[in-house]
Amino acid sequence: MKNFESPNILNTDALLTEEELMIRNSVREFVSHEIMPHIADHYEKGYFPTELIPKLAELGTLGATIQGYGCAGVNYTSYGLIMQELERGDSGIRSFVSVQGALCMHPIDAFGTEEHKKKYLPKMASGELIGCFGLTEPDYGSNPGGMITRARKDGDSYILNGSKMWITNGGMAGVAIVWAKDDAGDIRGFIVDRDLPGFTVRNIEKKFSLKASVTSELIFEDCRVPASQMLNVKGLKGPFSCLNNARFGISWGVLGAAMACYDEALNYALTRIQFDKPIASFQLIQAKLANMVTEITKGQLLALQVGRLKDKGEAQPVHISMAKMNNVAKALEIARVARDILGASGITYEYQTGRHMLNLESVNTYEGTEDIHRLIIGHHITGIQAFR
Ligand code: TGC
Ligand code: FAD
Repeated sequence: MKNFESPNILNTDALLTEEELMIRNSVREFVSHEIMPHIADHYEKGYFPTELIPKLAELGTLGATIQGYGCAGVNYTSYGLIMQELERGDSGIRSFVSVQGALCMHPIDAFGTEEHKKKYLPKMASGELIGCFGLTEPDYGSNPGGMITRARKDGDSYILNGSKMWITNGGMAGVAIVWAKDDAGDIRGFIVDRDLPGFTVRNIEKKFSLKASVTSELIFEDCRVPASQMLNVKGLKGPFSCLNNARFGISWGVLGAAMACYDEALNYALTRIQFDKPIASFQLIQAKLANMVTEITKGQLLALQVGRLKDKGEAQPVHISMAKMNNVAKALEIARVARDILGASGITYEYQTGRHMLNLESVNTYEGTEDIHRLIIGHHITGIQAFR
């Protein structure tokens, strides 16, 4: 079977090293053989394919940028390419890997003790232990600083009370990174084992987006967590530094979904006959395809520049916001236009575009909505905070 080929009109592949291309191509092949044949069915049934977890681990995708502890230790650009390839399969698979690595393994690696790292990271890298990240609450989404979940000190423990909403991987996680305010009102992070009394999970069913992904509510009722499980970071910069990595991965990931939609629309347009001609021969269809491939190419360059800055330790939150905001919005636009080119066929599971389009609605909202990232950029360029 011929493998997927991504648009390379500007020879953007030449900007990647041999190792980066090799990593990209091996994940690409994995997606073609292991994800594509079944994903539409999984999506329709609302099933996350847990059977893929050991294979994703073997490929080195879990906590890929972490050095040691059984992790691959690749650079950020390679990490981005991994995300791009996985999201060509489905945003739900990329979400699983993002949350496991950027949102759960990263804070343990960055803010945990050596004991935490040895206890959790190898099992998370091998996929034996799944993590979730609880920041958002029912009444505090874009404004997580307002969170009401509390961690009250009691002897050698903290007592957690509150709930976290829309939590990816929640229902299958063995450990949760939970953010709560302590007695002083400071935001602190805790590594919370799933089997602690007072910690319950409720899955959110009946979604029309990210159906091949588990989304849950985490509920804490007098859940006693040993103080030794607290991470060594205080304030919103703790969760936000995890989001920096996850948002970066998303800015690459969505290019994969966009490439899949573009490829499908192009192939459909070349073979679909109307008015005695392939619809690809009409100027309006060509204009749509030309815009799609141009936006994908611009998105590649944007994500790559942020990747290179991250690899040099020079990436700022505003760079990541620009890439997340632009690339998700453009991928969503591309998916919607591809759906239009597919006509009625575009609403069926026989084609992947509709699935990507619905997934991208979530991706545009989570990890900071499109407008929140616009406001982060606005703050950077004007010096004026417009959130409040
Ligand atoms: P603000 O006053 O701006 O900042 C508070 C403190 O945080 C620091 N900070 C950062 N640190 C590191 N990285 C960043 N990107 C940072 N952004 C801010 C900042 O320096 C400050 O530090 P300090 O020491 O001075 O206290 O915070 P604010 O409360 O005004 O909020 C600003 C705003 C709106 C930008 C922020 O709240 C925001 O980004 N909201 C969006 C929330 C969000 O992204 N939630 C994501 C939840 S997780 C998720 O969606 C996972 S989906 C997973 C999947 O399935 O893939
Ligand atoms: P709101 O914050 O209520 O925003 C609603 C609308 O108001 C948006 O259009 C927003 O842009 C706009 N808005 C808000 N404030 C302003 C403002 N100041 N100025 C202008 N416009 C504004 N969270 C986690 O912690 N962990 C997870 O694993 C996780 N996974 C998720 C998985 C899925 C499938 C989804 C959909 C969400 C997930 N989330 C997770 C939650 C996600 O991060 C939030 O949904 C997101 O931050 C937005 O919050 P909200 O939904 O409460 O929307």
